[in-house]
Amino acid sequence: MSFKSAYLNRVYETVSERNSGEPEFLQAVREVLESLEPVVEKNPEIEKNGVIERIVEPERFIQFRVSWVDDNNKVQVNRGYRVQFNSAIGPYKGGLRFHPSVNASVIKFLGFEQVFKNSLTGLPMGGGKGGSDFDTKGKSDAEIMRFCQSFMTELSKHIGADTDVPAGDIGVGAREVGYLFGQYKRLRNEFTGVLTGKGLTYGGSLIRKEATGYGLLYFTDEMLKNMKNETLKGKKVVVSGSGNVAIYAAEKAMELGATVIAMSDSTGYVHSPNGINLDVVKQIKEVERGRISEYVKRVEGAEYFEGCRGIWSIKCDIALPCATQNEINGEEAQMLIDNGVIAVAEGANMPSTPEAIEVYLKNGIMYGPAKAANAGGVATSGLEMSQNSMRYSWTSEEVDAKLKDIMVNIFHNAYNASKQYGDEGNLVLGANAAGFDKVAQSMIAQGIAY
Ligand code: NDP
Ligand code: 2IT
Repeated sequence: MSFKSAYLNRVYETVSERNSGEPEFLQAVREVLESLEPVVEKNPEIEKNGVIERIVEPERFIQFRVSWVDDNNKVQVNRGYRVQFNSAIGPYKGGLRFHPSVNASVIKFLGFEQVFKNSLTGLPMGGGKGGSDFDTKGKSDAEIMRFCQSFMTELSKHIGADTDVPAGDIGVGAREVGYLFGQYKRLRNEFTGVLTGKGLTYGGSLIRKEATGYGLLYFTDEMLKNMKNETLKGKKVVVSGSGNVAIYAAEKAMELGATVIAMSDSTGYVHSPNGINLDVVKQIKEVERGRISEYVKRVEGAEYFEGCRGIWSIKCDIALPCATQNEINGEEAQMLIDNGVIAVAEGANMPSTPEAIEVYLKNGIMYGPAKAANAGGVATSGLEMSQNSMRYSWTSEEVDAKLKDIMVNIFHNAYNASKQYGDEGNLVLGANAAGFDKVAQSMIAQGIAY
């Protein structure tokens, strides 16, 4: 399928040629360019200033060797990345992902989406992302520490509190951020807010750990209320994943009166029709770093199924994909629809394939795309940066109230943009267009270096 605009066709052709072999990055770019058709048509300044061809090309892409020594004294080599995608509205900001599936394509899709997501938060943050193909599973704490130190030894040359501020993502939580921060401080002799998601004893923000999950539910609640006069009360909710985002999404869904009936990890899923016991999930995943299959040995009335994708065959009212990219394809989306789902909201980044998104939109269900729905994590990272700069901390209530405000605003900004560009309720269009606007204006205002 090609674009209606000759300009977008031209840009996309170049992007495909330049980034051939990077399917996730091209998928993310295509989705945004499709949404921008009406925006580009209404604003000739965008083409005149070459905004689209600039916005799809990262300002900087850094790849580096990470060598470290394992517990058997064997030398190991991994690949490290940081993409500094766009700094038009603030310092580069975005997480680090440690997972064997990480490659240039994955880092670039995440960095590209981060540009628009960060803009949607209303806070002054540009877009970046990084990570490594390092597998945290089965590693000792000492190995994790040595890896993080080696990774930061190179990364420290490229980041800084006013330059680029990383945080967590898959495989990177408080433990990893602690080791990374410690190494940065050692190398620079500087205590600054160079990372977010820090521990609460050394500059972390209250509610950052919970923020992506809580924010997802604040967004979902606002979407249900405004689009279909619905609430979460009494709804059956399926949450994929059982990591940081999934756990706090489930927690807030329950607080708002829903029943979470299933959760998963990369090997399988647990179905518990009467409701998941989240304390048990936290114990298994956060404390023991174990497998979700353990759950059924500890809680009665739950069933475990091998394979994570089967979770979408469970009948539910609301689906919250919170694991990874492309975890719902067109057929799985159709299964959700056939089972009567009324809303899908994305805690993970790009969890729905383009075919799945088409199924949601065609069937008129409420759909909260990742850039809007999961922006609460990075928004609260922004609040952590503000607190670090002030050398002050807000209470949980204060941070939570700001997070809620931000998520409610994101919903309305995306909704209003969907209306403005002629497809009311299409939040993919709305989120992409609203996120793009501020970045494009800033890029135009700052000119081009001749
Ligand atoms: P975690 O590492 O805490 O948890 C990831 C969860 O997803 C685990 O349950 C993991 O299973 C599962 N998972 C990871 N990779 C795969 C895979 N390839 N197939 C199936 N399941 C998989 O990460 P987060 O919770 O932080 O991140 C989850 C998603 O949310 C990601 O898409 C991330 O980009 C996104 N996100 C995260 C934010 C944050 O603040 N942390 C903010 C916004 C978005 P297992 O334990 O078996 O590996
Ligand atoms: O995808 C994301 O928005 C994150 N992983 C959080 C990034 C951040 O800087 O807090």
